[in-house]
Amino acid sequence: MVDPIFGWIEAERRRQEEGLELIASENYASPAVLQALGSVLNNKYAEGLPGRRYYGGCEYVDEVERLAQERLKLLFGAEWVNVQPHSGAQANAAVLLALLKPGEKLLSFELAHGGHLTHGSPLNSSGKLYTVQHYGVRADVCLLDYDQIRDKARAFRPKVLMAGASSYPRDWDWKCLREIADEVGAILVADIAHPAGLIAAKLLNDPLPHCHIVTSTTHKTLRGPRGGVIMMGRDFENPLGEKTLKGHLKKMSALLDSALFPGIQGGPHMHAIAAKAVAFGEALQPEFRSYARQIVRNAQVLSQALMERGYTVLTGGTDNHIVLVDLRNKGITGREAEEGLEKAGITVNKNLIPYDPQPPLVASGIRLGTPALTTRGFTESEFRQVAAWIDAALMSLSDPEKLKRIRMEIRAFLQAYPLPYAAAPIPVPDEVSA
Ligand code: DSN
Repeated sequence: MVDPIFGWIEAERRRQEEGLELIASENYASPAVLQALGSVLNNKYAEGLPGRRYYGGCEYVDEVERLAQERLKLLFGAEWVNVQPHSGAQANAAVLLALLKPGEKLLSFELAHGGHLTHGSPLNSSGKLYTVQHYGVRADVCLLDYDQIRDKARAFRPKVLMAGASSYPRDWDWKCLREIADEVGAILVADIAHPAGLIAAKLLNDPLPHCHIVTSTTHKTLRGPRGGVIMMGRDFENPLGEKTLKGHLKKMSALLDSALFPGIQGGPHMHAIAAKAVAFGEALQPEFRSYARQIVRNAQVLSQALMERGYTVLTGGTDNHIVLVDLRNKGITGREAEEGLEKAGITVNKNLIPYDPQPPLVASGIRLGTPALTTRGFTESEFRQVAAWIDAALMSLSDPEKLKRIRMEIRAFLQAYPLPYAAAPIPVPDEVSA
């Protein structure tokens, strides 16, 4: 008997195949990444770091992890990395644990303006353990206001200044943030989970030369397995009082390594680390740079096409893979849009807009992202069509037949854009394969 779980996996594979995936944090990993994830490395315990493990039998996983480290360093020009965080949330929790004692001060981007839960939300351990204040975007243009960040930092004197976002469509000025951090004696941490692939492709400002510590996930624009990483660049005489880069890296990396394990994690997931290594190898290829460029071009075309149809795109466009749409002028909430678009075979997430009058589960906007469909081969012309489908669906929220017709049209259209792993069928129970 085939386990019914594989029926659900097959159902999800088909859902991914038949619909337009526009969730900005999602992507389609390659067959090689999935193969590493589903490998015998899952079976291995390997607490510690390569060459310094608490278990025997680590000679091969040591090589895997070393390769992941080397590729990641090469990809971002990092001096030091840790590839073990199970996710971006763990990477951030470990960094804050390493840098802050309970009650010490963290200044970070407001969640409701595009920040992340792990940057000090009261619902997250970061908000419970540390004393947190936030900076936000300007109400008129929805852009970061670096003067406001400087003023807040001067008044609050945080020990950690954190930057990075889950839904901010513009680039960050890392150099300016470092000047602010230096002025108030803060350690600057960048979370680049969303734009990591675009930064690796050198399309956005590079945080590594400016930020003391950089965290990321590996599965969004970077297109790898679910997971996280922590990195350090090379520009540090201080903030731990060390006079040399070597001294600094040694001291800070020991703090970060031990905050991650045994601080908050147990055994590293060696299958995921192998898959990270595969993804970093893919991202080092010239094709990845073309892919990343296309992601940004597609997002810009999508913004433009939606604005031409009367939609309010926050900040008037995008520098990255994210398009934020304020739906208030259309009289639709984010929740209604998410539900209606799903019926039409278009997956998005409702999203708070800055200063949103609606609660998070309703929200006034939606967040769109181009990485997944760009992996399927979509270019500018396909994204103009995506904008047309989004508009047609949003204008037909009360017409289930129209939504169904759009869904069928999208399904037929997508047959020409196969998923990277469509050729690897999973054995399924009869009722699903029928
Ligand atoms: N859930 C991710 C996102 O959608 O941006 C962030 O963790």
